[in-house]
Amino acid sequence: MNCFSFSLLFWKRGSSSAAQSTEAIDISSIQNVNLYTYEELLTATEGFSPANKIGEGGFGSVYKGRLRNGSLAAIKVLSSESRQGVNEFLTEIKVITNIEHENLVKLYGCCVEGNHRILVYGYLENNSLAQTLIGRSSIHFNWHTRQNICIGVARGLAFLHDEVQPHIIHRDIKASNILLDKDLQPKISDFGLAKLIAPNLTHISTLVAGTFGYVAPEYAIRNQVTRKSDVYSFGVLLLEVISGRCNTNRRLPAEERYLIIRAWDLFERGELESLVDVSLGRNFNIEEARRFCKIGLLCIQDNLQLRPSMSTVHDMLIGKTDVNEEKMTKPDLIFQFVEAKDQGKQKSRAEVEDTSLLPGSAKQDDSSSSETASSFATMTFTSIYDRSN
Ligand SMILES: Nc1ncnc2c1ncn2[C@@H]1O[C@H](COP(=O)(O)OP(=O)(O)OP(=O)(O)O)[C@@H](O)[C@H]1O
Ligand SMILES: *[C@@H]1O[C@H](CO)[C@@H](O)[C@H](O)[C@H]1NC(C)=O
Ligand SMILES: *[C@@H]1O[C@H](CO)[C@@H](O)[C@H](O)[C@H]1NC(C)=O
Ligand SMILES: CC(=O)N[C@H]1CO[C@H](CO)[C@@H](O)[C@@H]1O
Ligand SMILES: [Mg+2]
Repeated sequence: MNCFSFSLLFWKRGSSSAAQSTEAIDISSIQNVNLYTYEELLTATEGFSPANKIGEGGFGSVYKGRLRNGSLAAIKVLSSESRQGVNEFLTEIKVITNIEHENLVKLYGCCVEGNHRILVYGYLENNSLAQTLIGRSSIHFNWHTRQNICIGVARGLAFLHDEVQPHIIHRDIKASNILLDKDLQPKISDFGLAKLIAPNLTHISTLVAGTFGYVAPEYAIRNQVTRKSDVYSFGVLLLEVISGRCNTNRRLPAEERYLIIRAWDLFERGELESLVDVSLGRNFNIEEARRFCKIGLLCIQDNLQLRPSMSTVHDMLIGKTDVNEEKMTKPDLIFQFVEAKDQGKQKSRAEVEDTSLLPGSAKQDDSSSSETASSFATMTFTSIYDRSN
C-alpha cells in the first residue's frame, strides 16, 4: 500500500485533459492493490533497458527489476492497444490481487499512470517450462519432478476453476505460462489476463487459422471458451512435460510431428511408456507413466463434455480417483485436420500463395493449406458437436 497515495497524487497532477479527469481512480476499486509509480518501475528496470528484458509475449514485454523494498519482480508492460479505462483495469487487477495460491504467480501490483498499463509480479528464479524443460537448460527434470509439476499445475487450475468465485478460465495454459520457483515448484502465470484485454484483441485468436497446438478445437473453431478448454490445454501440457518435447515439432518424422497423434498411436499399441522423455533412461515407473499419459489423453478428447474437470484430473494424478480408460475417445479432429492439411498441400500448392496472409499463419512453414484444413475441421467439428449434444 506504500505507493498508493503517491500515485493518486500523480494522477491528479497528470490528468490535464477532460477525458482523463473523468477517469479519476475510484478508491473502492483499489483496496489491496499496490500502485507503483512509473518512476519506481523505471528505476527498478534501469529505464526498461534491453539488458533487463526477459521475455516478450502476446501482451507486451517483460523486464526483470528490483523494487524499492528489495524484492525482485517481473515487470510486464502491456502493449499500447490494451489501454483500458483505469477503473475497469483496476477492477480486474483487484480480482487477481486477491487470489493467492502456492501454484499461482503472485501479482505485486500495477502502474496505471497516464496510458501506462504495467503489471508487477513476483519474480521466479527458474524461468518457464518452455525455456527449461522444452528449451535448453541445465536443469534435469527427473520423473518425480515432472509428476510434481503436473500435479501442481492441476491444483492451481482446479483452484481457479472451482474455488475462486466467480471462476476464472485461464485461456492460455502453455509451457511459457508455467514458471518454476527455486525448488522447481510450478506456478501458473497470466491468469485473469484474458479479461484485461478487449476480446477482439485476444492474441489467441491469431492462432486459430494455424494448428490446434494448445487450443481446444471448440475454442479454435467456434471461439467457445469454457473451463474445459483449459482442461484441453492442460492435457497437451501434461504430455509435453512427460515427453520433454513441444506439442508440434516439424523437424520430427511425419508420424511423430504432433504430440497428440503420437500419444494416441502409442496408446492404441499399448506402448504409452515410449512417450516418456528418453533422457530419463529407465528411471521412471512405467505404470505411473502410462497412467499420467492416459490422464492427458482424457483431457484432450474432442467432445468437451467427456473431458474431466480439473479437480478430477488432480485427483486422478495423485491416485485418489481411478483413471477410466474404457470410455476414452480418440482425438479424431486433429487426425482429420492433419490429413486435410496434407491433401490440401498436394492438391493446391500452386494456387494458395496468398493464403499466407491469413492471421497467424505468417510464422508457419506450412501455412499454404491451413485454410483448407481449417474449413474442413470446422465442418467436421460442427457435425461432431451436433451429434454429441
Ligand atoms: N513472474 C515471472 N518471473 C520470471 N520470469 C517471468 C515472469 N513472468 C514472465 N516471465 C518470463 O517472461 C517471458 C515472457 O512472458 P509473457 O507472459 O509476456 O509471454 P508468454 O508467456 O511467452 O506469452 P503470453 O503473452 O501468451 O503469456 C516468459 O516466458 C518468462 O520467461
Ligand atoms: C515487496 O513488496 C511486495 C508487494 O507488496 C511483497 O509481496 C514483498 O514481500 C515485498 N518484499 C519485501 C522484501 O518486503
Ligand atoms: C475492439 O473493440 C473496441 C470496442 O468494442 C473497438 O473500439 C476497437 O476499435 C476494436 N479493436 C479492434 C482492433 O478491432
Ligand atoms: C534445480 C535448479 O536448477 N534450481 C535453480 C533455480 O534457480 C536458482 C537461482 O538461480 C539456482 O540456484 C537453482 O540451482
Ligand atoms: Mg505468459
